[in-house]
Amino acid sequence: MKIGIVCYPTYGGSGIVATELGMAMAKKGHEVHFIAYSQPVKIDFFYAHMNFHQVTVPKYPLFQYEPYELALTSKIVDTVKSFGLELLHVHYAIPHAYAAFNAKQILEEENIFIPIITTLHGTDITLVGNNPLYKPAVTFSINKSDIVTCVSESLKEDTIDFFGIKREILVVPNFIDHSHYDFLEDLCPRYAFANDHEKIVIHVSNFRKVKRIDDIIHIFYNIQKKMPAKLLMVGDGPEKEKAELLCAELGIERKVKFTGKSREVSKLLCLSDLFLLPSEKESFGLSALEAMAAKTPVISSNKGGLPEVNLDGKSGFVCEMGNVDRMTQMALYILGDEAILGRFKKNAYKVSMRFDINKIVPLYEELYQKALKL
Ligand code: GMT
Repeated sequence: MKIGIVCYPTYGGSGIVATELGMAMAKKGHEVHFIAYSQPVKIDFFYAHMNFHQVTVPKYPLFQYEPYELALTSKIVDTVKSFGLELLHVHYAIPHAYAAFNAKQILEEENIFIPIITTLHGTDITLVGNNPLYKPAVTFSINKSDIVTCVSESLKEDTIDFFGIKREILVVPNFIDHSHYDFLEDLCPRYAFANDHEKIVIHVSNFRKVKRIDDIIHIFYNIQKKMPAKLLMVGDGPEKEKAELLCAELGIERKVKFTGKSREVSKLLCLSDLFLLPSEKESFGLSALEAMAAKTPVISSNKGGLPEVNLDGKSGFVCEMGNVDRMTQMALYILGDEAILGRFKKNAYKVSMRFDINKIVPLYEELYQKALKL
């Protein structure tokens, strides 16, 4: 198949899923063409059949806002025509699904028919897409896609509730390539971050408000009062500076390391003992799944798709959002006993196997085949 993938190229769940999926398809021998405003961060060109087409938006003094959708639409049209793409898989509704539909219309004028598969990832529905300023266009794009998928049951329900969508929406959960994690165990340099007797707690995100970064700092503050521990805060975003100030205020700045964005997330996860994700919203929680694949249990909130990924009492604990005391209590339970910690680590990995790349990618491949027959 000749597949076009439209995605955000940055660190962040939807871009990572799109890139891993594209690479998996290329590995299977399909021809894959990524279309984005810059090269997706995780892309690996050491596969045959991998291509990247950059969207650039020409500047003009008249434009207060540069028309990215227009440039993207034209790029999709050109790429489909030049490379004979057979289907488009767009990740994140805004503006990708809208641009893809316009490209499809333009191509139909030239008797080129191309199906669109749209995957909804979370904030395109629960935060941004829901804004009345975007809602009509998002609703239209979802209805006009040939196939629509969501990354969790919870996101499917939200999509139906928020947009009153009547069409079929399929759930294809996010996935993880365990081969990126399996060899790591012997390479985890714990000593770089903590002494032997200290536990390592970790959080990885884009440090946006929805992640409830303050809760993470307070949970860790409570943990380190009871046992020797360090906290790794991986990633960057708007709430990071505030979090650093809070650590200083609480007097724990020497126990908390802010690493910034990292290309070594899997290594950092595998040397850690516990992952915290107390988010206010999370359609799936790919970072929790990454932690579990690295044999790191998770304490998460109960929001969105998190309970579908982090199984309460097995891969970690699911607690009511905002309940810092309960999250602390469960963290101490897991970290306080080596045998319990060992059991949770093993189970976290086991649960993550449900989302193994080899189970999920064939579901997308089937959908692609179905789309080609439309
Ligand atoms: O805010 C983020 O976490 C980034 C965002 C994205 O679109 O890149 O993540 C969303 O998509 C991920 C991949 O499907 C999901 O794992 C995240 O849960 C989801 N984030 C939210 O719903 C807040």
